[in-house]
Amino acid sequence: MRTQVGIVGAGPAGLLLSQLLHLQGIESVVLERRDRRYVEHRVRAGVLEYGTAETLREAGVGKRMDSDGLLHAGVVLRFGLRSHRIDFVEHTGRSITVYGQQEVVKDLIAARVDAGGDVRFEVDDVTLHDLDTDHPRIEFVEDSASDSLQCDFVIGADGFHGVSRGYLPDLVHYERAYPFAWLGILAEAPPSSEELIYARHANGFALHSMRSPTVTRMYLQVAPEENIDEWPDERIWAELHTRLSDGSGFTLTEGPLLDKGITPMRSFVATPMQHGRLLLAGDAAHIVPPTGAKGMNLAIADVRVLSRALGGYYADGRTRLLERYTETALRRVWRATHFSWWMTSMLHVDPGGDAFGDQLALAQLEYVTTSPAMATSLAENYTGLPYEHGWSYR
Ligand code: RFL
Ligand code: PHB
Repeated sequence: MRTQVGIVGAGPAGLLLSQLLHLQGIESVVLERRDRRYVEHRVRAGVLEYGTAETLREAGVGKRMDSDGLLHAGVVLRFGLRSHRIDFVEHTGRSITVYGQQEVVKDLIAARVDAGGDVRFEVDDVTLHDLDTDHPRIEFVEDSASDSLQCDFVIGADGFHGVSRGYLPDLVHYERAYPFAWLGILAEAPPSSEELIYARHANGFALHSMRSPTVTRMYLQVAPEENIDEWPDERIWAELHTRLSDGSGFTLTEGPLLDKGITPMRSFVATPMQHGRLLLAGDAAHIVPPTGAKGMNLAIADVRVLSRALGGYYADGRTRLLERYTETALRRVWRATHFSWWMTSMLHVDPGGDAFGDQLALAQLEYVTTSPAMATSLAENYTGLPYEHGWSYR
């Protein structure tokens, strides 16, 4: 079997790359370990940066996002029983779209399948070979039979726990573990606020988000080693009521839980993101804590760069953008890593911390919610910084 670009992983990164390559007439095969149903129902991120939504439209998969996604012009920061709104449109002229990651994945799979694209699910034992040559190879097992895919390039878009990163020699990684995790729920209940609420409370962080006019997504800061069995639904609701209260009658609407899980929080950046004919994209190379809503957006930004670089190579043999891939991608990754760390430290309560740390976080929240300069900084990072080949700040 032969293709031009072999892609490991059918998450947002792998699928979008396959779609963007297809639009340039470049062939690819996507190899995914899980089954289609699992991939399409994994509840994860929900916030699309302005540029992410634009990119999905350009990729021809924006239709359902534009009809079902929720356009938000700001967010609310809540602390000390008070709410403060950061208006994204006022500060940056841009908004965000609230649309679940699994919906993006469904739209991308449908687009690839409709165009006759080759996306294979339930593929096991992926191994990579001859990455230092111009004819790398992916070996894998499908329906209990071994197979091999010859390609020009291999893209490791197989997430944080994938195998691709392990093939990069001399990898350097930067890492930070946080002393907390997020307990996330999806509830069949209409959102209790029109916009997202990021709340810092003495008991810890809470986030009110949503997926549709009838489904709410919420998160609570918990200990990293927390056992989900110790969080029956009543305890989750009680804690959400407490942490999201605003002292002036905010009411949280409850409903049956559709999903419940704990996500660890870490920052991780691996460099370089490429070696020979292997290039990494998305979570395979970097992870951010979810407080800045950057994970999926970064995966999509990587793929924009890759699609342009591979497009140049296939158009006329240009390799400059490919050679500069790590440098280009990491500039955005480090900015988002800083923003995510900053949002995380400002909004969470460090269980091993002291009153000094708490006061610093509160002083920062006070500053962000009173200074137009700081509000603009939050807004431009949250809605998404300009791409290398995109709009400028002003
Ligand atoms: P993905 O989405 O993890 O996709 C990687 C795909 O590769 C497959 N795979 C393999 N396939 C073949 N062979 C192998 N050996 C393979 N190993 C793995 C996997 O099954 C999967 O389908 O990575 P991608 O495309 O880079 O996209 C990144 C985003 O998914 C990620 O950044 C965000 O979802 C992060 N994230 C969140 N981000 C937010 O902004 N807000 C959130 O609320 C949020 N919640 C989350 C999250 C990530 C989570 N993970 C990874 C544990 C919640 C969770 C549980
Ligand atoms: C979500 O809706 O899942 C969500 C929103 C904002 C975040 C993280 C997750 O920062």
